[in-house]
Amino acid sequence: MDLSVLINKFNIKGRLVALSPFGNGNINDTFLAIYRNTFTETQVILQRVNHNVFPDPKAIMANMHEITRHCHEKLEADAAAGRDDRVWQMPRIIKTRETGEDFVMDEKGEIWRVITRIMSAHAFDLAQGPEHALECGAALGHFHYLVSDMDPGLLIDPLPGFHVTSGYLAKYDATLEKPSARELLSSSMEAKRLAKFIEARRDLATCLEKAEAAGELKKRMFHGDPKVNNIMIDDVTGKGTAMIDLDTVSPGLIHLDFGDALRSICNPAGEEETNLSKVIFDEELATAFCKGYMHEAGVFLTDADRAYLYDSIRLLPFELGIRFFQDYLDGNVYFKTVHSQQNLNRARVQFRLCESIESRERSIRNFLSKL
Ligand code: GN1
Ligand code: MG
Repeated sequence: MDLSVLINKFNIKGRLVALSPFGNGNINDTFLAIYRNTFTETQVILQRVNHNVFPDPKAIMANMHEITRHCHEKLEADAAAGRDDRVWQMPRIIKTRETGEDFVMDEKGEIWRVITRIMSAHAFDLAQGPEHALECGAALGHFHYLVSDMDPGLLIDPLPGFHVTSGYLAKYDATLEKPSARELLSSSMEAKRLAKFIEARRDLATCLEKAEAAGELKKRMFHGDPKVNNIMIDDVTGKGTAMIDLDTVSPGLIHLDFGDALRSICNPAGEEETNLSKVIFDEELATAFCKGYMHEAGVFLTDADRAYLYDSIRLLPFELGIRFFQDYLDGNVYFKTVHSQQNLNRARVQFRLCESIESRERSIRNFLSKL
Protein backbone atom coordinates (compact mmCIF):
# COMPACT_ATOMS: atom_id res chain seq x y z
CA MET A 1 0.00 0.00 0.00
CA ASP A 2 1.22 3.47 -0.82
CA LEU A 3 2.33 5.21 2.39
CA SER A 4 0.20 8.28 1.78
CA VAL A 5 -2.88 6.07 1.30
CA LEU A 6 -1.99 4.19 4.45
CA ILE A 7 -1.50 7.24 6.65
CA ASN A 8 -4.75 8.77 5.42
CA LYS A 9 -6.59 5.90 7.11
CA PHE A 10 -5.73 7.58 10.41
CA ASN A 11 -7.83 10.37 11.84
CA ILE A 12 -5.57 13.38 11.24
CA LYS A 13 -6.98 16.80 10.38
CA GLY A 14 -5.82 18.68 7.30
CA ARG A 15 -4.07 17.71 4.07
CA LEU A 16 -0.90 15.63 3.94
CA VAL A 17 1.90 17.88 2.63
CA ALA A 18 5.07 15.95 3.51
CA LEU A 19 6.00 12.39 4.44
CA SER A 20 9.65 11.45 4.89
CA PRO A 21 11.88 8.99 6.78
CA PHE A 22 12.66 10.18 10.29
CA GLY A 23 15.12 9.44 13.12
CA ASN A 24 17.85 6.83 13.52
CA GLY A 25 16.09 3.88 15.16
CA ASN A 26 17.67 0.46 14.66
CA ILE A 27 14.39 -1.48 14.67
CA ASN A 28 11.15 0.09 13.41
CA ASP A 29 10.64 2.11 10.18
CA THR A 30 9.77 5.67 11.15
CA PHE A 31 8.37 8.56 9.09
CA LEU A 32 7.43 12.13 9.87
CA ALA A 33 4.17 13.35 8.31
CA ILE A 34 3.10 16.96 8.10
CA TYR A 35 -0.56 17.91 7.70
CA ARG A 36 -1.81 21.43 7.11
CA ASN A 37 -5.10 23.24 6.94
CA THR A 38 -5.91 26.91 6.55
CA PHE A 39 -5.00 27.77 10.11
CA THR A 40 -2.65 25.20 11.51
CA GLU A 41 -0.15 22.43 11.00
CA THR A 42 -0.07 18.97 12.59
CA GLN A 43 3.02 16.78 12.68
CA VAL A 44 2.70 13.08 13.43
CA ILE A 45 4.94 10.02 13.43
CA LEU A 46 4.09 7.01 11.25
CA GLN A 47 5.77 3.73 12.19
CA ARG A 48 5.85 0.18 10.96
CA VAL A 49 6.32 -2.17 13.92
CA ASN A 50 9.15 -4.54 13.00
CA HIS A 51 7.65 -8.03 13.11
CA ASN A 52 11.08 -9.66 12.69
CA VAL A 53 11.95 -8.26 16.11
CA PHE A 54 8.60 -8.18 17.90
CA PRO A 55 6.90 -11.58 17.62
CA ASP A 56 3.42 -10.11 18.26
CA PRO A 57 3.08 -6.54 16.88
CA LYS A 58 -0.59 -6.39 17.94
CA ALA A 59 0.52 -7.03 21.52
CA ILE A 60 2.92 -4.10 21.19
CA MET A 61 -0.04 -1.90 20.31
CA ALA A 62 -2.22 -3.31 23.11
CA ASN A 63 0.62 -2.54 25.54
CA MET A 64 1.04 0.96 24.16
CA HIS A 65 -2.67 1.53 24.65
CA GLU A 66 -2.45 0.58 28.35
CA ILE A 67 0.80 2.43 29.00
CA THR A 68 -0.33 5.69 27.43
CA ARG A 69 -3.73 5.47 29.13
CA HIS A 70 -2.10 5.04 32.55
CA CYS A 71 0.55 7.70 32.04
CA HIS A 72 -1.68 10.32 30.42
CA GLU A 73 -4.10 10.16 33.36
CA LYS A 74 -1.27 10.57 35.83
CA LEU A 75 0.40 13.34 33.81
CA GLU A 76 -2.83 15.30 33.62
CA ALA A 77 -3.55 14.88 37.33
CA ASP A 78 -0.02 16.01 38.23
CA ALA A 79 -0.24 18.98 35.88
CA ALA A 80 -3.60 19.99 37.38
CA ALA A 81 -2.11 19.74 40.87
CA GLY A 82 0.89 21.84 39.79
CA ARG A 83 3.17 19.07 41.03
CA ASP A 84 6.02 19.61 38.60
CA ASP A 85 8.42 22.32 37.47
CA ARG A 86 7.50 21.63 33.82
CA VAL A 87 4.94 20.01 31.55
CA TRP A 88 5.93 16.36 31.12
CA GLN A 89 4.65 14.82 27.91
CA MET A 90 4.01 11.47 26.27
CA PRO A 91 2.94 10.74 22.67
CA ARG A 92 -0.69 9.79 22.05
CA ILE A 93 -1.91 7.08 19.70
CA ILE A 94 -3.95 8.47 16.79
CA LYS A 95 -6.86 6.20 15.93
CA THR A 96 -8.03 5.11 12.52
CA ARG A 97 -10.65 7.30 10.88
CA GLU A 98 -13.33 4.72 10.19
CA THR A 99 -12.93 2.01 12.81
CA GLY A 100 -11.33 3.90 15.70
CA GLU A 101 -8.56 1.35 16.03
CA ASP A 102 -4.98 1.88 17.23
CA PHE A 103 -3.30 0.55 14.07
CA VAL A 104 -3.71 -0.41 10.42
CA MET A 105 -2.68 -3.78 9.03
CA ASP A 106 -1.43 -3.60 5.44
CA GLU A 107 -1.88 -6.27 2.77
CA LYS A 108 1.37 -7.98 3.88
CA GLY A 109 0.09 -8.26 7.44
CA GLU A 110 2.42 -5.51 8.71
CA ILE A 111 1.23 -3.34 11.58
CA TRP A 112 1.39 0.44 11.16
CA ARG A 113 0.64 3.07 13.79
CA VAL A 114 0.51 6.83 14.01
CA ILE A 115 1.43 8.73 17.16
CA THR A 116 1.60 12.42 17.91
CA ARG A 117 4.95 14.13 17.62
CA ILE A 118 6.17 15.96 20.73
CA MET A 119 6.48 19.47 19.27
CA SER A 120 9.19 22.05 20.00
CA ALA A 121 11.41 19.29 21.31
CA HIS A 122 14.20 17.09 19.98
CA ALA A 123 16.08 13.94 20.81
CA PHE A 124 19.83 13.95 20.20
CA ASP A 125 21.98 11.07 18.96
CA LEU A 126 24.86 12.14 21.22
CA ALA A 127 25.06 13.69 24.67
CA GLN A 128 25.43 17.45 24.33
CA GLY A 129 27.08 18.05 27.73
CA PRO A 130 26.37 17.72 31.47
CA GLU A 131 23.15 19.78 31.41
CA HIS A 132 21.74 17.53 28.72
CA ALA A 133 22.86 14.41 30.61
CA LEU A 134 21.17 15.71 33.77
CA GLU A 135 17.91 16.23 31.88
CA CYS A 136 18.13 12.73 30.41
CA GLY A 137 18.48 11.41 33.96
CA ALA A 138 15.49 13.46 35.10
CA ALA A 139 13.39 12.18 32.16
CA LEU A 140 14.19 8.53 32.91
CA GLY A 141 13.62 9.03 36.64
CA HIS A 142 10.29 10.70 35.98
CA PHE A 143 9.32 7.91 33.58
CA HIS A 144 10.06 5.32 36.30
CA TYR A 145 7.84 7.31 38.65
CA LEU A 146 5.08 7.44 36.01
CA VAL A 147 4.93 3.70 35.35
CA SER A 148 5.78 2.62 38.93
CA ASP A 149 2.13 2.07 39.91
CA MET A 150 1.00 0.47 36.68
CA ASP A 151 -0.49 -3.02 36.92
CA PRO A 152 2.08 -5.28 35.16
CA GLY A 153 -0.69 -7.82 34.56
CA LEU A 154 -2.13 -5.49 31.90
CA LEU A 155 0.90 -5.99 29.67
CA ILE A 156 1.97 -8.79 27.36
CA ASP A 157 5.71 -9.57 27.33
CA PRO A 158 6.73 -7.52 24.24
CA LEU A 159 9.98 -9.34 23.56
CA PRO A 160 10.57 -12.56 25.49
CA GLY A 161 14.22 -12.80 26.56
CA PHE A 162 14.89 -9.09 26.09
CA HIS A 163 17.77 -7.99 28.36
CA VAL A 164 18.40 -11.52 29.61
CA THR A 165 22.15 -11.36 29.10
CA SER A 166 22.70 -15.08 29.70
CA GLY A 167 20.16 -15.73 26.94
CA TYR A 168 22.12 -13.53 24.51
CA LEU A 169 25.28 -15.45 25.44
CA ALA A 170 23.50 -18.73 24.71
CA LYS A 171 22.32 -17.33 21.36
CA TYR A 172 25.88 -16.24 20.59
CA ASP A 173 27.17 -19.73 21.43
CA ALA A 174 24.53 -21.27 19.16
CA THR A 175 25.46 -18.89 16.34
CA LEU A 176 29.10 -19.95 16.66
CA GLU A 177 27.99 -23.48 15.75
CA LYS A 178 27.04 -22.24 12.27
CA PRO A 179 29.75 -22.73 9.60
CA SER A 180 29.04 -19.25 8.16
CA ALA A 181 29.66 -17.65 11.58
CA ARG A 182 32.83 -19.68 12.16
CA GLU A 183 34.11 -18.52 8.81
CA LEU A 184 33.45 -14.86 9.66
CA LEU A 185 35.21 -15.34 12.97
CA SER A 186 38.27 -17.07 11.60
CA SER A 187 38.76 -14.54 8.82
CA SER A 188 38.93 -11.44 11.05
CA MET A 189 41.51 -10.62 13.74
CA GLU A 190 39.11 -8.07 15.20
CA ALA A 191 36.27 -10.60 15.46
CA LYS A 192 38.64 -13.02 17.22
CA ARG A 193 39.62 -10.29 19.66
CA LEU A 194 35.95 -9.62 20.45
CA ALA A 195 35.30 -13.34 20.98
CA LYS A 196 38.15 -13.38 23.52
CA PHE A 197 36.70 -10.32 25.20
CA ILE A 198 33.45 -12.20 25.75
CA GLU A 199 35.19 -15.35 27.01
CA ALA A 200 37.02 -13.33 29.67
CA ARG A 201 33.71 -11.99 31.06
CA ARG A 202 31.19 -14.82 30.92
CA ASP A 203 30.49 -14.47 34.65
CA LEU A 204 29.45 -10.85 34.23
CA ALA A 205 26.39 -11.90 32.23
CA THR A 206 24.52 -13.24 35.24
CA CYS A 207 25.31 -10.59 37.88
CA LEU A 208 21.82 -9.05 37.90
CA GLU A 209 20.04 -12.31 37.11
CA LYS A 210 21.57 -13.90 40.23
CA ALA A 211 20.65 -10.91 42.39
CA GLU A 212 17.08 -11.17 41.15
CA ALA A 213 16.92 -14.93 41.71
CA ALA A 214 18.23 -14.37 45.26
CA GLY A 215 15.41 -11.89 45.88
CA GLU A 216 17.80 -8.94 46.32
CA LEU A 217 16.46 -7.11 43.28
CA LYS A 218 12.82 -6.97 42.26
CA LYS A 219 11.19 -6.39 38.90
CA ARG A 220 9.36 -3.09 38.43
CA MET A 221 8.05 -1.41 35.34
CA PHE A 222 10.91 -0.34 33.12
CA HIS A 223 11.34 1.34 29.74
CA GLY A 224 13.68 -1.16 28.10
CA ASP A 225 15.34 1.19 25.61
CA PRO A 226 16.23 4.51 27.28
CA LYS A 227 19.04 5.46 24.92
CA VAL A 228 19.85 9.12 24.40
CA ASN A 229 17.85 9.44 21.18
CA ASN A 230 14.72 8.17 22.90
CA ILE A 231 14.73 11.10 25.33
CA MET A 232 13.04 14.30 24.15
CA ILE A 233 14.45 17.63 25.27
CA ASP A 234 12.35 20.82 25.15
CA ASP A 235 13.81 23.25 22.56
CA VAL A 236 12.75 26.26 24.61
CA THR A 237 13.74 25.33 28.16
CA GLY A 238 16.40 22.67 27.50
CA LYS A 239 14.60 20.41 29.99
CA GLY A 240 13.69 16.77 29.48
CA THR A 241 10.06 16.51 28.46
CA ALA A 242 9.28 12.94 27.32
CA MET A 243 10.56 9.42 26.93
CA ILE A 244 9.62 7.97 23.55
CA ASP A 245 9.84 4.49 21.98
CA LEU A 246 7.54 2.69 24.40
CA ASP A 247 7.61 -0.71 22.66
CA THR A 248 9.67 -2.46 25.32
CA VAL A 249 8.00 -1.03 28.44
CA SER A 250 7.28 -4.05 30.65
CA PRO A 251 8.15 -5.50 34.06
CA GLY A 252 11.94 -5.72 34.48
CA LEU A 253 14.82 -4.50 36.60
CA ILE A 254 15.16 -0.72 36.56
CA HIS A 255 18.92 -1.41 36.67
CA LEU A 256 18.69 -2.41 33.05
CA ASP A 257 17.37 1.05 32.18
CA PHE A 258 19.92 2.74 34.42
CA GLY A 259 22.85 0.88 32.84
CA ASP A 260 21.45 1.20 29.31
CA ALA A 261 20.92 4.95 29.61
CA LEU A 262 24.41 5.50 31.00
CA ARG A 263 26.08 3.37 28.32
CA SER A 264 24.36 5.51 25.72
CA ILE A 265 24.66 8.97 27.30
CA CYS A 266 28.18 8.70 28.74
CA ASN A 267 29.81 7.66 25.47
CA PRO A 268 30.08 11.05 23.77
CA ALA A 269 31.46 9.45 20.58
CA GLY A 270 28.24 7.49 20.04
CA GLU A 271 27.47 3.94 18.95
CA GLU A 272 28.82 4.25 15.40
CA GLU A 273 32.30 5.66 16.14
CA THR A 274 35.05 3.87 14.22
CA ASN A 275 38.00 5.42 16.08
CA LEU A 276 38.05 3.44 19.31
CA SER A 277 40.38 5.88 21.04
CA LYS A 278 37.43 8.30 21.15
CA VAL A 279 35.20 5.86 22.99
CA ILE A 280 35.35 6.53 26.73
CA PHE A 281 32.96 6.47 29.66
CA ASP A 282 32.63 10.14 30.56
CA GLU A 283 32.21 10.41 34.33
CA GLU A 284 31.18 14.03 34.27
CA LEU A 285 28.21 13.12 32.09
CA ALA A 286 27.51 10.12 34.32
CA THR A 287 27.50 12.21 37.49
CA ALA A 288 25.15 14.73 35.90
CA PHE A 289 22.81 11.99 34.63
CA CYS A 290 22.68 10.37 38.08
CA LYS A 291 21.93 13.70 39.74
CA GLY A 292 18.92 14.20 37.45
CA TYR A 293 17.79 10.59 37.86
CA MET A 294 18.04 10.62 41.66
CA HIS A 295 16.16 13.87 41.89
CA GLU A 296 13.14 12.21 40.29
CA ALA A 297 13.48 8.57 41.35
CA GLY A 298 16.01 8.39 44.21
CA VAL A 299 13.25 7.76 46.76
CA PHE A 300 12.37 4.46 45.07
CA LEU A 301 15.84 2.97 45.44
CA THR A 302 16.60 0.50 48.24
CA ASP A 303 20.11 -0.16 49.58
CA ALA A 304 20.18 -3.37 47.54
CA ASP A 305 19.20 -1.42 44.42
CA ARG A 306 22.08 0.96 45.02
CA ALA A 307 24.54 -1.88 45.60
CA TYR A 308 24.03 -3.10 42.01
CA LEU A 309 24.27 0.20 40.15
CA TYR A 310 27.92 -0.26 39.21
CA ASP A 311 27.27 -3.78 37.92
CA SER A 312 24.44 -2.50 35.76
CA ILE A 313 26.69 0.18 34.24
CA ARG A 314 29.28 -2.45 33.34
CA LEU A 315 26.76 -5.06 32.20
CA LEU A 316 24.72 -3.15 29.63
CA PRO A 317 27.52 -2.30 27.16
CA PHE A 318 28.71 -5.90 27.50
CA GLU A 319 25.21 -7.17 26.72
CA LEU A 320 24.68 -4.85 23.75
CA GLY A 321 28.15 -5.71 22.44
CA ILE A 322 27.23 -9.41 22.51
CA ARG A 323 23.94 -8.62 20.74
CA PHE A 324 25.67 -6.65 17.96
CA PHE A 325 28.45 -9.22 17.59
CA GLN A 326 26.03 -12.16 17.49
CA ASP A 327 23.98 -10.35 14.84
CA TYR A 328 27.14 -9.70 12.79
CA LEU A 329 28.08 -13.38 12.94
CA ASP A 330 24.51 -14.32 12.04
CA GLY A 331 24.44 -12.15 8.89
CA ASN A 332 22.89 -8.93 10.30
CA VAL A 333 19.31 -10.03 10.65
CA TYR A 334 18.18 -8.07 13.75
CA PHE A 335 19.66 -4.56 13.82
CA LYS A 336 19.32 -2.39 10.73
CA THR A 337 22.64 -1.92 8.94
CA VAL A 338 23.87 -0.01 5.92
CA HIS A 339 27.09 -2.03 5.52
CA SER A 340 28.16 -5.55 6.43
CA GLN A 341 30.78 -4.54 9.04
CA GLN A 342 28.52 -2.13 10.93
CA ASN A 343 27.40 -4.52 13.67
CA LEU A 344 31.01 -5.67 14.14
CA ASN A 345 32.05 -2.07 14.66
CA ARG A 346 29.11 -1.40 16.97
CA ALA A 347 30.23 -4.35 19.09
CA ARG A 348 33.81 -3.01 19.18
CA VAL A 349 32.47 0.30 20.50
CA GLN A 350 30.38 -1.30 23.27
CA PHE A 351 33.23 -3.55 24.41
CA ARG A 352 35.63 -0.59 24.48
CA LEU A 353 33.10 1.29 26.58
CA CYS A 354 32.87 -1.69 28.93
CA GLU A 355 36.68 -1.65 29.29
CA SER A 356 36.62 2.07 29.96
CA ILE A 357 34.06 1.48 32.73
CA GLU A 358 36.16 -1.32 34.21
CA SER A 359 39.24 0.89 34.29
CA ARG A 360 37.26 3.54 36.20
CA GLU A 361 35.54 1.15 38.61
CA ARG A 362 36.85 2.74 41.79
CA SER A 363 35.96 6.24 40.79
CA ILE A 364 32.49 5.24 39.47
CA ARG A 365 31.70 3.32 42.67
CA ASN A 366 32.85 6.35 44.62
CA PHE A 367 30.45 8.79 42.93
CA LEU A 368 27.62 6.25 43.07
CA SER A 369 28.13 5.88 46.83
CA LYS A 370 27.52 9.61 47.27
CA LEU A 371 24.18 9.71 45.43
C1 GN1 B 1 17.56 -0.78 19.43
O1 GN1 B 1 15.12 0.89 18.12
P1 GN1 B 1 16.24 1.51 18.85
O2 GN1 B 1 17.28 1.97 17.92
O3 GN1 B 1 15.74 2.58 19.81
C2 GN1 B 1 17.34 -1.90 20.45
C3 GN1 B 1 17.95 -1.52 21.79
C4 GN1 B 1 19.43 -1.20 21.62
C5 GN1 B 1 19.59 -0.10 20.56
C6 GN1 B 1 21.04 0.18 20.29
C7 GN1 B 1 13.97 -3.55 20.67
O4 GN1 B 1 16.87 0.38 19.83
O5 GN1 B 1 17.83 -2.60 22.71
O6 GN1 B 1 20.00 -0.77 22.84
O7 GN1 B 1 18.95 -0.48 19.33
N1 GN1 B 1 15.92 -2.16 20.61
C8 GN1 B 1 15.43 -3.42 20.54
O8 GN1 B 1 21.18 1.26 19.45
O9 GN1 B 1 16.14 -4.39 20.37
MG1 MG C 1 13.65 1.31 19.88
